[in-house]
Amino acid sequence: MPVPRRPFAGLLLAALLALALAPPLQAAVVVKAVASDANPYGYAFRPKTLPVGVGTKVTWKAVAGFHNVTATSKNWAKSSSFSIGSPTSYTFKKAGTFRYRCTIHSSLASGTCAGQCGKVLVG
Ligand SMILES: [Cu+2]
Repeated sequence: MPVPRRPFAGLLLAALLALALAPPLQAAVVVKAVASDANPYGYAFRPKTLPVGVGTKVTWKAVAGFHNVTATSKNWAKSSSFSIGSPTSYTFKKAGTFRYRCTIHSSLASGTCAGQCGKVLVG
């Protein structure tokens, strides 16, 4: 078996190819729970609508108050509390519109969320 004269050239090429084919690294994506006078329940998610790519990990952080992320659309399942210093995260692996609310600071009537509601648009 012939020994290549420059064995590292092949390795370097393979490494570069792997880097080129790897999915791009995305910066941390954060939704904040903030105080909001516009919301009768006193809080809001910022941003309320968050567009991200497939595979993005979204983290919910509290700037004020104690909250939860509760899925309201049927294409995902999440029910997690979060507060200042104790965030919660979810990695969106499929495209779609993922709706959620904080059950403490919103209401859900006939499928319509009012108050601290949000959605993540993945795709
Ligand atoms: Cu809340």
